[in-house]
Amino acid sequence: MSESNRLRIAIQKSGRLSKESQKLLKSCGVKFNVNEQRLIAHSDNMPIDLLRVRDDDIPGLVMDGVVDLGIIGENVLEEEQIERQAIGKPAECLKLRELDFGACRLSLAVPTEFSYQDATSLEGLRIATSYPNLLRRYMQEKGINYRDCMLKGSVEVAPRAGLADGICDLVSTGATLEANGLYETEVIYQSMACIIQSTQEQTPDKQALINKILSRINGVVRAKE
Ligand code: PRT
Ligand code: ZN
Repeated sequence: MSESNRLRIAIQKSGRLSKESQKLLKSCGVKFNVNEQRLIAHSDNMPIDLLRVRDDDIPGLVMDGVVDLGIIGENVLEEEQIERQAIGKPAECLKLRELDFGACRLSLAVPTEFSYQDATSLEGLRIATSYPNLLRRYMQEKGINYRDCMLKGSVEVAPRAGLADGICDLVSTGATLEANGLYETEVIYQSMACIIQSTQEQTPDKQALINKILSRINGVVRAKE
């Protein structure tokens, strides 16, 4: 694979960050058209290629230096970082700034009938989550032993299905918890979308382009505050 002179930016293909990520880049003056079938969208007016992938792949692509920049939820970034540190894979990247979308929290929640005092109420119980590393870090800090139930989706139905006693999942309005007979007991991580850069040394031209994009992002985000 040859090193590209074009700046590579990874964004979520489809999902909660996808439209906002595209909107942000467009408001920074990056012109492009997305073809839903295509992985890559080339900018017409700047030497930039957008790589449209699953959000879970974005931190690794940046940390491995496959792409130069990525737009990702801090929850996914931090989860991947802990995972990679544990297995000795490259886990470094530069967080250039938080963005003004993708707000959510990773929270513990239990069924309404559960009498919850504090996190120690979960001692020895089974907790369903898609974020095993963030959950483990929190529970270790609190000195609580619990049992894992790793689910990539449908986490909120795990207690009712008899798979787990509680869950650790992303919450924004709380409607999903309520609809599933659960209530939020602890916020373990607050998250926003952010833009990250690979730690690989950039050519002066590419670094100048990154600086230009970042300064425009600063302007766009500040104007909305
Ligand atoms: O296909 P791909 O892997 O790319 O997407 P995905 O399905 O893994 O992720 P996606 O698009 O659902 O979310 C992408 C990112 O958006 C997350 O990693 C968060 O950083 C951010 N985000 C912000 C959220 C939410 N808000 C959110 N509410 N991600 C998920 N949710 C889900 C949550 O898991 C639960 O099912 O929404 C439900 C709760 O919402 P409320 O409003 O009912 O509380
Ligand atoms: Zn995902």
